[in-house]
Amino acid sequence: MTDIKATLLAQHIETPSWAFGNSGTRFKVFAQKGVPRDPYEKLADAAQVHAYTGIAPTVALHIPWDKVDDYADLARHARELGVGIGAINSNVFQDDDYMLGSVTHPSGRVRRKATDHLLECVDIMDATGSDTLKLWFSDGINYPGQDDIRARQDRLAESLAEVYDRLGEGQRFLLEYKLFEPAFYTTDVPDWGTAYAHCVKLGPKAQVVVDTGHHAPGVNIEFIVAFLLREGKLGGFDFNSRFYADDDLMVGAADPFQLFRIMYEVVRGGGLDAGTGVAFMLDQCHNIEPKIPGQIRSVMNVQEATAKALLVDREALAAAQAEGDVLGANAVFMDAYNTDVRPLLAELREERGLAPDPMAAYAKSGYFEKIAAERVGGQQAGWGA
Ligand code: RM4
Ligand code: MN
Repeated sequence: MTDIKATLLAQHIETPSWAFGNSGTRFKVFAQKGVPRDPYEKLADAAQVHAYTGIAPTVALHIPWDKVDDYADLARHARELGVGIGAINSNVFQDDDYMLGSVTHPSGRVRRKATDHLLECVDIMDATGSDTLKLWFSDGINYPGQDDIRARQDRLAESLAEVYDRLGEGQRFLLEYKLFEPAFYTTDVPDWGTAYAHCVKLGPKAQVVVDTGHHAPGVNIEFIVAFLLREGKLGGFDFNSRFYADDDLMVGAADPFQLFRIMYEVVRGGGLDAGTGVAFMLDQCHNIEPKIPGQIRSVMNVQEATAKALLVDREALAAAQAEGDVLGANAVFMDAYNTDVRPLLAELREERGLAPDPMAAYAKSGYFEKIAAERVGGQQAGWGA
């Protein structure tokens, strides 16, 4: 049990700055009270998530949503709040120039602009001390014949190589895939295989990020996780959950069993070992629920799934597997999943001086009432859609 507790304490889950701003669907972005008006206030909210869970010490930024004049100052502000800057997420999807793509656009001028933005993101990594660049491209085509699928792969490879060469010591990029949306016929990085092939060609500083919402229904995500970890190419996760497509709901909400299966493969593949560098990031939007509690709940959901995955009796499982005991092996697996780990996690928090129930402790803290009263006037942060 002490081993399990130590592993759970060492796990870090990264919150996304954009989860704290207003968000919505393409139909409506709802404004909520107390929402941050700038990246500094977003970091303050993220620090609350860390204060109550104890395991969310870094915050991912999205550029240009989190554009500031002085990134070193923003990083200093984060440190003062007890958090650090996590992955820098590039954004080459919200400019009129990108209607037909960014790094795969047929026009060299647009490709240059997009690649320059990615290079600027590496500058921001330098200034903030972030070691991870996350690349997601909305690039793709809507109609058969619209553009040359293969040429777009060449353009993508060219841009990625330029960014890769710019990475400094200890820096890496994570390439994200998504099967559809906003492009509907084909995207240019639709699946893990495409991302993996580009990353393998580039080298060790390029890894794949698995966004749990970016697969077709029924895809066995834990298999992808097992495979990528085995190859040393699993850079991290964008956790969220989905019922239909890229719903961006709270991780573990739709299918906690899937999250457990994913976390089991992470544990099995050594993804929680110190130094493997698997980043556990949330990529979510809280459209109708309050944002800080939404993030606290999400962090707890990942932690619960991790605890259950760590409880799998690996020896008993291996023995049952070796004997071909199908039902026995499955029972070992299910026993761990069906264990109520909440008392263990409450104990763990108390041991490190935290309240046993982070949701209740945050609700009682008065922080929400304070930001709702203070953050009036000014423009609330949103995702710019
Ligand atoms: C994309 C993708 C990226 C995220 C943006 C907001 O669908 O998941 O990771 O940064 O959304
Ligand atoms: Mn994502």
